Order: sequence, then C-alpha cells, then structure tokens
Amino acid sequence: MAPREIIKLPDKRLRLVSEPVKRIDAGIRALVDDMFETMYAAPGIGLAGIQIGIPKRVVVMDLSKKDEGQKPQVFINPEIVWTSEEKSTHEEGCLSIPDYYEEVERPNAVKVKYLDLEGGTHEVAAEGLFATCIQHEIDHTNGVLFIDHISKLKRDRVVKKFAKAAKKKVEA
Ligand code: K1U
Ligand code: ZN
Repeated sequence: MAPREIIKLPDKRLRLVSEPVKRIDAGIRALVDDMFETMYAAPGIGLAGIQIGIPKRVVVMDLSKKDEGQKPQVFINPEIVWTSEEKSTHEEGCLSIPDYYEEVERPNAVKVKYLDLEGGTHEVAAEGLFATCIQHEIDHTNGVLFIDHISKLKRDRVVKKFAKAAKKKVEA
C-alpha cells in the first residue's frame, strides 16, 4: 500500500472517461488499497481512480463522522440508475482542485448500481452527503468536474487561477 499523488487541475487526464473494470483481480484490490490510503492521507471523503491517474471506474468513499470508526466503501463500475426530480444544493470541494469550495445543485437523491470487491451486484439509495459525494465521484469517472456545474464566470476564474499556478511551478 502506498499513497499516490493526486492529479490536479489543469491536468487533462481529469477529462478522460474511465474504462469499466472487467475483472476484479489482485491489481484492482491493490488499486483500492492505494486509493483508500491516498484519500485518508489527503484527507478527503471520496476519491475516483482517475484522480491518481488510473482511468478505471473505481470509487472509494468514507462518510464516517470524526467520532466514529472508519466506514470504507468501494464502488466498482458505479452507475446512476435513478435520480429524484427534487434538487438540492450543497457545498462541494475536490482533492483535484484544492482549497476551492462552491455550492453545487444536483438531484437530491439517487439510486446507484455497483459491484463490490467480490464482484457482487448491489443497488443503493443515496441522499444528503452520500448522494452529493457519489454523484461527484461518478462525475469523475466520466471526466466531469464539480466546477462544470457552476457558472461559467466562476469556472473560468478558477481554471485560470490553477493554470497560472501550474505555469509558475514549471518555471520555478
Ligand atoms: O472526489 C474528490 O475530489 C473528493 C472530495 C469529495 C467531495 C467532498 C464534498 C462534496 C462532494 C464530494 C473531497 O473529499 S474534498 C475534501 C472534503 O470534503 C473533506 C476533507 C476532510 C474532511 C471532511 C471533508
Ligand atoms: Zn473531486
């Protein structure tokens, strides 16, 4: 197990559409271990494979509260199969866009179909933070970022800021 580097805006790999996992083997289990280590170290509450440069449809999450034990969750090939008409707005952040938070409107509730690490199929209903986070992570598997759900003005501003910081880093 090893924490991996989290790729950041404006890295173009964040726009890749990730490939479905065909076989859950030792490589996928090692990837999941590394993703948890990376997510907990960040720290964050979710992570998609592409955020560590692996374009596979693998998502990890842990929505446990500070005073609880860890509650790791793995979603392989997650797919939204139902969304509520009702929308709600929550503040989101992203480990690939550090220190930037913005309100995002999304369906209030979703149902998600996914595989577990043993290859079993599940369908789970999500609302509140669970719904926000799983939609954010599934977006990552499709090359979509939470800033795609905010105004163009705000998005252009944050993209420009991160492009400038990346240019400075190259020049240093
Ligand atoms: O996918 C990611 O970039 C992870 C992201 C998940 C997320 C957070 C909030 C709303 C939607 C999706 C994060 O984990 S950002 C960091 C964060 O929210 C956090 C960090 C430490 C403690 C609690 C929260
Ligand atoms: Zn993110």
